[in-house]
Amino acid sequence: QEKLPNWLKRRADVTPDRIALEFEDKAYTFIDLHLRVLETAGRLSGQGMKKGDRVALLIGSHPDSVIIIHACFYVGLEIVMLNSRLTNKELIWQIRDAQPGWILTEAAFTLKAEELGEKIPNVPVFFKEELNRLEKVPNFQALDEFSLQDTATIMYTSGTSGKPKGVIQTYGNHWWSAVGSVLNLGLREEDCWLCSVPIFHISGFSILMRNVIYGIRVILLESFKEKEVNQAIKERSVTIVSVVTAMLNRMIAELQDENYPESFRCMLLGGGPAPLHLLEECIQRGIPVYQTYGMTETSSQIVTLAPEYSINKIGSAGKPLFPSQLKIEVEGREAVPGEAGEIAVAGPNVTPGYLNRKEETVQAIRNGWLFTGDIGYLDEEGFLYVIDRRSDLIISGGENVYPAEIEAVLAKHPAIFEAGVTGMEDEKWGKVPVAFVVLKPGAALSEADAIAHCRELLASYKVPKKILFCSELPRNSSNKLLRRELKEILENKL
Ligand code: S0N
Ligand code: AMP
Ligand code: MG
Ligand code: MG
Ligand code: MG
Repeated sequence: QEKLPNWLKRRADVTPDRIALEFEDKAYTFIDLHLRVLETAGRLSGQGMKKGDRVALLIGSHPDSVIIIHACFYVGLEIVMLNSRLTNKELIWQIRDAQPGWILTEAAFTLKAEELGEKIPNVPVFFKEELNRLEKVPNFQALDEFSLQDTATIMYTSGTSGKPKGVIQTYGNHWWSAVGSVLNLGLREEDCWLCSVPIFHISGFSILMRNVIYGIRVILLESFKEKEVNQAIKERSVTIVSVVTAMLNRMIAELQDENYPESFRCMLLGGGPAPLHLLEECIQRGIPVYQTYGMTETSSQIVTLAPEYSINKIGSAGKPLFPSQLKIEVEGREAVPGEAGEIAVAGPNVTPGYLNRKEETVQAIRNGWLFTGDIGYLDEEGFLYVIDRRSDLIISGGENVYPAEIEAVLAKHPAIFEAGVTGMEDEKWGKVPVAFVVLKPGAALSEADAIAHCRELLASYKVPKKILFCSELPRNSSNKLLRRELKEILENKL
C-alpha cells in the first residue's frame, strides 16, 4: 500500500503561514485552513462518519466547501461531487447509484435539498450551516496518511448510453495529476491559481489539490464573471487561470484592448475544443494560452502543450504530461502520424474505473489503456490534435451533453413517438443541442411544450435550443439512428 502524508496537514506543518486561499476580502493561511478542517472533520466524525464511508456534496464555490472537502479527506470519506446545475431528477439518479451515507449541502440549495430528503429518505441531508451545532468527537484524530489507491472522489460523467457513470478518482490519481501538471508548467514561489471553474468538475477540484500539494495561493470565485476574473488577473497577481472556451471568449471581450500583466503566465484552456481563431487572437495579444486535453477520467489534464510550443504547434493539445502516455488506435493497431483514430491514454492519473460498472470499465480500460472515445491524430513529432468528430457528444460551454439522454427524455412525452438529437454550432457555447422529433399519429405538440417538458427533467444546458418536427428519423438498415445525418439535415436547413 503506497501512502503519502495527509496533504493539507503536511502543508500546515511545512508552510503554515503562507496564504492558501483567498475569497472576496478574506484570506486563509494553510494553518488556518488546517485548524478549520480539523474542527469540521471532528463534527463529521461525531455524526458517525468514518473512513471508507461515502458522502455526497452539493456545495458551491467558497471557502467552507474547501474546508468540507479536506475535512472529508481527514476522516477518510469518499466524496461524491454533485453538479449543482442538474435537476433533482438527475441528482437523485446519481445519489441512488452512488449510495452515499449522507448528503452534505448548504442553505443556498435548500429547495433542492429538501426534495432530495423527501425522495431519498434513507440518505440523511445535512446543512453546512448546522455543522457548528453538531457534536464533535472528543480527540478526533485526522488521517495521517492517504493510501494512493483509496477512492478520494467520485464524479459523474454522462456516457453514450445516456446513463451517467461515476468516475472513481483515487488519491493517487489526484497526486499524479498535480505532479504531471507541475512538471510541465513549472512552479514559482509567487504562483497563484485562480479558480472560477466549478469545483464539482475536475477542472476546479484539481486546482484545490494543486493548492495543497504545491503550497500555492488559490483565489476562489463563487461563480465565473469575466470582469471579476480579469480584475483578479490584473490586480491580485494571479499567475495561472483554468478556463473553457466560452469563458475565454467572454474574458477577451471584456478585456477590450487592455493587456494582462507580465506576471500572468498561463491561461490553461481545456474541457472542449479550442477554436483556432481564438488561439490566434490570444497569441496576437500576448495572452499565454496553453491548450490542454483531459477529462474526468484522467483527473484533469493528461496532454498539455508545453510553453515553448504554443506558437509553432498552435491548435495542438500537446504531448502527454511526464507521468502519462498517449497513443492513437485504428482498428486495433497504432495509427501512423497524421492518421486519425481513437485517443487512448495511460498513466497514474487515469481512473481505475467506473463505480458499479464492471462491464463499462472493462470496455473502456484495456491492457492499462483508457480508450477515450475521442478522435485525434499525432503529427510527425508526436503532438496531439483532437478532432471534434464525435456525433454522440455535444460540449456546451464545457458541460457535456449526450444526445441519448435528451432523446430518452423526449421519448417519455406522451405525444412523442421518437426523437433524435444532434449538436449545432453556437457562438456563445461552442455547441448546443437541437432535437428532431417525430410525433405519434394524430398527436399535437408545440415546440414550447416540448422544451418545457425537457426543462423539468434536464439541467438547462441540456435543453434543446430548437425542436424540429419531422415525419421520420434517418436510420440505417439495422434501425440505428444516424446522428451524423441529422447534422447534415440541420446544416441544410439553416
Ligand atoms: C461557461 C460558464 C461559466 C457559464 O456559466 P454562467 O455564465 O455563470 O451561467 P449562469 O449565470 O449560471 O446561467 C445563465 C444561463 O446560462 C445557462 N448556462 C450556463 N452554463 C451553460 C453551458 N455550459 N451551456 C449552456 N448553457 C449554459 C444557464 O443554464 C442559464 O440558462 P437558463 O437561464 O436558461 O437556465 C459555465 O457553464 C461553466 O462554468 N462552464 C465550465 C464548466 C467546466 O469547468 N467544464 C470542464 C469539465 N471538464 C473537466 O473538468 C476536464 C477538463 C479539465 O480538467 C480542465 C478544463 C479546463 C481547464 C483546465 C482543465 C484541467 O485539465 O486542469
Ligand atoms: P469531461 O468528461 O467533462 O471531463 O470532458 C472531457 C471531454 O472533453 C473529452 O473526452 C473531450 O471530448 C473533450 N475535450 C477535453 N479537452 C479537449 C480539447 N483540448 N480539445 C477537444 N476536446 C477536448
Ligand atoms: Mg466524459
Ligand atoms: Mg452567472
Ligand atoms: Mg466536459
